Amino acid sequence: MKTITKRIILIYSYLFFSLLFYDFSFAFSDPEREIIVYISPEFIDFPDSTDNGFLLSSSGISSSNLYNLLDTSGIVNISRTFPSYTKADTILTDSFGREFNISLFSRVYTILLSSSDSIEVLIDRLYQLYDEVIFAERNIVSVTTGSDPEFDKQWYLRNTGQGSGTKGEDIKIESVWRIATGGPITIGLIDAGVQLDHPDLASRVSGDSYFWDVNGNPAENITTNHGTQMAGIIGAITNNAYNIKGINWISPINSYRVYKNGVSMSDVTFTNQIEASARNDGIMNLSFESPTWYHLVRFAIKYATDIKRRIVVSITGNSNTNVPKYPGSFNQVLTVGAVSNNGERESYSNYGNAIDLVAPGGISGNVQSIDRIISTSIGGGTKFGNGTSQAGAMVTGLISVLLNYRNLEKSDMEGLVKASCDNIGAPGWDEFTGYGKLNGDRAIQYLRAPMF
Ligand SMILES: [Ca+2]
Ligand SMILES: [Ca+2]
Repeated sequence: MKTITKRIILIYSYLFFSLLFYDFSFAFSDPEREIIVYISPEFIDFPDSTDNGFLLSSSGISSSNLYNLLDTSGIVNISRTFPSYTKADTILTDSFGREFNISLFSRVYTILLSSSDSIEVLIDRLYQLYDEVIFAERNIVSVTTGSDPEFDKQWYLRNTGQGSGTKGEDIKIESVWRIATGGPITIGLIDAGVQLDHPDLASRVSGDSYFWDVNGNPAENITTNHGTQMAGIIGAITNNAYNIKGINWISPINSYRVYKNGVSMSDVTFTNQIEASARNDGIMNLSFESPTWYHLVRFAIKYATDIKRRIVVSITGNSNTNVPKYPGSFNQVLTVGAVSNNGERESYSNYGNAIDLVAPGGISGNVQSIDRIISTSIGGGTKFGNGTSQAGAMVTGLISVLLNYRNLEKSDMEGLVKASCDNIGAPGWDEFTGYGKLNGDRAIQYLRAPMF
């Protein structure tokens, strides 16, 4: 009898604790499935309670647009994110008797979704309710803390001051990644070819390899690393526990080989390759410079920019001169100069009328050190490089993400990117830094504004 009673007690205890834990687990936070949102006070009369969550129907949301959006989005419940704050305690008095406003924590709500699948889409749509929603964001401060082991060397993506750099002097891509990481619009990489089976690129790049064909002969194994480096900056595979992160995580990169070791293929081949990319790709990266104006190359660029309306990114060049280089000095092209990890123009970066903006290119000199730009390298690993080429690839990478988020017309997107730069040097546009430093955070904010 005693044994049976014990067993019954045990069974009931088990059931009791199971239920307890079941209920309790419901109250636990699951940041993967949560959106943090600040709703304008006039659109919500949330129950004044510190309970852990309300169903949508009890949340006091008065805007039918907001209510219907949430109602069709798989909402489990809504809760106060900081339940110990009330509407009353927005002004506090410190120990010296001074009054100050505290942040309006009482206005912040957590929306728990049944799944994290469409969380970015919902955030995007919440932001479109400009009256109702002040902000909406994932309850994950950064989605970029993934595993790529050499990310901490990528100061151009997250500058923490590594390599004697200046904290924050990066392209502000992490703000972009919370909203957009790429999409189906492809990127044309007109360069020296890419190591297509590089483990950090293999699923991202197709087209021409870095092997150099000579008149139909079997490919020679000539190691021209430039294209592989550009590809990694634009779109190395991200969060794969290997090498580095790319700026664009999704969009296919098409490789078009036009030169090796500084020697071009023929004028005609060059032109054909640019034309092919213009037909296929939404944005094109041409990180090279020539001292010569070639008519055919200009034809091809004009076709890309004026007929196909592609964004074509090129560079000022690396010899501290204002002598025009091409294709960067064709005025249909977005032309990029270089800054250091302290956000200052690098001394090698060409200047003059053609420059539109600057981006990280690293310090001069062929040295493997962290103040240069790390990227994928032939052989399967990484190497540091530097120059306006790297800076150009960053602009291409960022704009490719922006284009996939909202496919603005070419001149509209170019204007937005220029306007969102951080001005440096002389006020406004100047011949050394153009409109200033690439700023992904501001660019995506500009892009999110509703349009007609
Ligand atoms: Ca990687
Ligand atoms: Ca300026």
